Amino acid sequence: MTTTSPVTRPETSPEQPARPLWWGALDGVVAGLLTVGLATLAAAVLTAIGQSSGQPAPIAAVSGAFIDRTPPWLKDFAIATFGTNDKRALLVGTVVVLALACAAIGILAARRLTAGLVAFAVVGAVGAAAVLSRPGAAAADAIPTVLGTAAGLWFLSRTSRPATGPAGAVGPGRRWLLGGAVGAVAAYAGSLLGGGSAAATVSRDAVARTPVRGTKLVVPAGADLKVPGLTPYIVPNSDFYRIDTAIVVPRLDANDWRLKVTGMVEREVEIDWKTLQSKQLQEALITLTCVSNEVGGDLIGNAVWTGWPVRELLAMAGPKPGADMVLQTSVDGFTASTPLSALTDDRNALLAIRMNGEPLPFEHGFPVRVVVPGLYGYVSATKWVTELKVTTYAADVAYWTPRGWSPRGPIKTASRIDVPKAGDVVKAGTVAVAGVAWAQHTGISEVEVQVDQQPWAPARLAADASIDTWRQWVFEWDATPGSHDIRVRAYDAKGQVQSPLEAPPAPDGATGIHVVTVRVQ
Ligand SMILES: Nc1nc2c(c(=O)[nH]1)N[C@H]1C(S)=C(S)[C@@H](COP(=O)(O)O)O[C@H]1N2
Ligand SMILES: [Mo]
Repeated sequence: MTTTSPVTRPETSPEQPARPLWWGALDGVVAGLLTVGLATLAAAVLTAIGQSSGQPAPIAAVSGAFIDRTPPWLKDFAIATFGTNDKRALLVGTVVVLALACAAIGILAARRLTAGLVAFAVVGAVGAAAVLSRPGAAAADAIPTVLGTAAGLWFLSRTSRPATGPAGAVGPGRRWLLGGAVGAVAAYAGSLLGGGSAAATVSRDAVARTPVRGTKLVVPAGADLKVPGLTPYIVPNSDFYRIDTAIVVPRLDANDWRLKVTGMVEREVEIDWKTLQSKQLQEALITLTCVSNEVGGDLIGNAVWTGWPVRELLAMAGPKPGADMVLQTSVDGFTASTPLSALTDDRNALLAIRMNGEPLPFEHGFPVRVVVPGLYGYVSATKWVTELKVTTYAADVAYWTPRGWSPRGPIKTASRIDVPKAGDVVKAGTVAVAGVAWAQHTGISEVEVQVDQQPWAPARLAADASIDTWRQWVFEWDATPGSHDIRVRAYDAKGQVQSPLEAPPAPDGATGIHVVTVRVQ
């Protein structure tokens, strides 16, 4: 029987040679790398599958939280010293401070493991708190940081085991290599998947704090009837429908954004974020609609958009005679064919930078998208827009045109019943039937409701806030027991009734009457 079995060797063996200080430091740094790497990857995955409000991994969150709490003199110093790179400098600074803290914790852990683990957990908790402090953060956004911290704690707890071999102590090289590699690969994959989301998030937070120049819009009080079950007149960003071809949402840094005007113009023009900021911006109420919206569907939403009129940018470039289309391109290659006239006439076609007062959410086009009253989104509302090519319908085709959709897409007059819903059971007596109607850039003049085969009867319209938005309506229905079909139809401001003919969305928008069948008790 041998007495040198490694199994029976106590961990705190006095004859175990003291490990150099830097071993502990490196253990701490690798544990930190593992934590940040896995948190970055987890945050990117959660964001990609739509399970997060798009909050960043802890590094960007800590940087962002730091900016919010930075005294003005330090902010001024940073901008003066690093210029427009101040955000990158901040991210680098955060990483350096974190690495130093992890090194210190690693040294502590080598001597007193429990104290080291507690200190590491505290740093993780600070990271999670920073994530949760970001505007719009939800509880789930802390999950990546908690997971990453757990992995770092596990790694750090392993390092206290004696690394011994037949010849005594051996270096923990393999441990560092493995832990470091996993952390680095995860961080790299996470940043690829997140599309540079850290810098983008810091950039979007900065935009949120920048005051907007220009006039404020006041939404008329009577525009929202506030009938229970009726879609709010202004749809909150988090409820707004989203349609695009992007598999991974592009996350741009506003400072890197450029928009070129090319093609049939007197002079090509390029503007950047700073130039756009210097313009007099406008606020406009515009209801966005998807051409794929079925009768009664919900691919439609209304918001306050803040932006610079596209016509002013196009005027700088000077479109040449003969041009009739603008081919808009986004950073991910999507294109939309918009009639030149819709971008140059007096309607509020905007290069929008805000949605309901907030910087555009990443899914809705941060930093800049186009919004054009009266046209379906696929021919007009380019998110992450990077180029406007002045051209002709004869010369260029947009993304959806060869896929069976019309090159032009004016929005068709339509109406929808929101409440009661199909299949609802309601009590006999007065029932509020309510919904929305839209004929963007023409306006709604009248809405009528029909119950079963009774004559069409006028609904009461909410205040007309803008001809570019939908309009709410309500109809006081005297409901009698039995099963009933409720129908709605709208008239535009020119007195034209919506088409009752059933047509599918392709190629240029659905038509037909929305019918809801309910049971009355
Ligand atoms: N870059 C880009 N912009 C895009 C699209 C797209 O696929 N890519 N889809 C368009 C379509 S079809 C619609 S209906 C609107 C939807 O805008 P939303 O997602 O902000 O509601 O965006 C438009 N802008
Ligand atoms: Mo769309």
